[in-house]
Amino acid sequence: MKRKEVWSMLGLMFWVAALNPPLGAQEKLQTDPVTKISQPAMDASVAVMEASETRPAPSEPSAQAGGHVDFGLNREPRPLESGDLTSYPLQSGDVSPEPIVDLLPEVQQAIDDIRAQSRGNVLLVECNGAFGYSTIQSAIDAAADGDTVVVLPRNFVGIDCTGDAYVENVDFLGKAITVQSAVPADDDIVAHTIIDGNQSGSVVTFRNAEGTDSVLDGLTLIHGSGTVHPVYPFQGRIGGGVFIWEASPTISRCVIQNNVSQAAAAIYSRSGSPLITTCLIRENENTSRNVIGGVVALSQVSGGHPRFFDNVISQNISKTPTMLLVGGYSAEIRNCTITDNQSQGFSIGELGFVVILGCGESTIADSVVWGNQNLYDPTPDWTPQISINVSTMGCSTLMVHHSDIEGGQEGIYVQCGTLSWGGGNINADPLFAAVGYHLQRHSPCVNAGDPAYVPSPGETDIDGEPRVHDGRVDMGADEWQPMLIPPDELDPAPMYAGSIELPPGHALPLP
Ligand SMILES: [Ca+2]
Ligand SMILES: [Ca+2]
Repeated sequence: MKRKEVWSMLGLMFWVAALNPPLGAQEKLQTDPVTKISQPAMDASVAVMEASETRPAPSEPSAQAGGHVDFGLNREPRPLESGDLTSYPLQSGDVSPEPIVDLLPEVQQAIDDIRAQSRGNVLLVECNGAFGYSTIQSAIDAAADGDTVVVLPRNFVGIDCTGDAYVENVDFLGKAITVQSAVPADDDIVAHTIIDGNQSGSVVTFRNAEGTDSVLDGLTLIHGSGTVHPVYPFQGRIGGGVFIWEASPTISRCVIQNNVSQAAAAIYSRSGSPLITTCLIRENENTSRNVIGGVVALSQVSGGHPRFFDNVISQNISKTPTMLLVGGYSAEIRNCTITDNQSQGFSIGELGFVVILGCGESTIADSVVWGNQNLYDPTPDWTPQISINVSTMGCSTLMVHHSDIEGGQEGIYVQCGTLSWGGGNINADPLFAAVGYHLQRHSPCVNAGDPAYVPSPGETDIDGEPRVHDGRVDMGADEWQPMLIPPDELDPAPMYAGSIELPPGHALPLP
């Protein structure tokens, strides 16, 4: 008997055991797929992967004299030219009567634009409270529906803060507000607008029936430790970066990184319909071998239909194989790249790196699930890239189309339910670029997504570039674009110069 068959049986046994423990986990599995199961205790050496993303690591900015931090290119301080700070009067009596920071003109322009577009008030958060609020939560507390809370970067040129992050745990309190960085489309500003959960709970919480107009946009969330499961505290802490409980917020352009909790280290969502898009979810770690749903868990116990679009899940470490769990009912996963994650645990019940569990009808489209590894045993058949597993809620149907799945259809483990293997799927090395899981021009994922896909107005890929280039969407979070170098950035003294001899009868076109 092949090992996979043996483990299928053992996995089934463990599932049965999991469904009938003294704690009544059968009910719990039925009501919440992030559920304690029995697994043999294992010890595996921890291997820390090196970051190779294009976005700068927020925890290691380069210090400069004077306490400022500079980064990127073209960030030299420039004198204010228009719209000076008088439009942002000091509101607190206990701070300096003179503005103690100068905003970069582009940040200031961004704030002006936000003010022009916001349907409510704009509340500014700056570390010194110079513009009204020194903490994000104090601004949320003061905000009303329709308001926008703009969190200014820390240690940006012209903004001088102590510490690199807003150290707090933020709760939206049911408000229909936007909490955003000054320029969510600017990776540098996102990387320097950090909320640090200080290992004291989830970094951001939505648990008061927030809807899609509760928006978190363009922030970096680190050092969350999660929220104790409200119903089943024995499961420990879940949702290190983001905790969503029966709510449907919008989370976009965020970096969710370096969060550690027992399960769902990056994001936990229960019974809502959140929209999670263009987020980079990396280097989070779950610590429990006994709870399914290691990094992202979308658990629709009583309904809901999460949309998980244009996200990268990479370089996370999980004590269970599951990097992305869809539990309960259904979810839509599109244009996601789930790669280079590392499991350090048994694949009990043939849990894959992506697990579909419950009774819904979910979709994976235009995505890449490739190159995730189980360090405990890297044999490819040990941990499938995707699995559809049994639960007492029933069995799921999963549609997969126009996606690059390592191992192809044969690599998906179906314990119960139905795999609908649609058109356009491939099983080919996505040929990522050296950094950032971007596609190279010759990647088989370029122009291989659903040809019928029509992007939403303004929809972008993970880079903020148009979601569809060259007439057809790509697979994964990145849309390949030609690298265009503005003329003023061309090197006037190229490193390589020389001459070539043309064959007879040939000529180069004149410029
Ligand atoms: Ca394309
Ligand atoms: Ca791109």
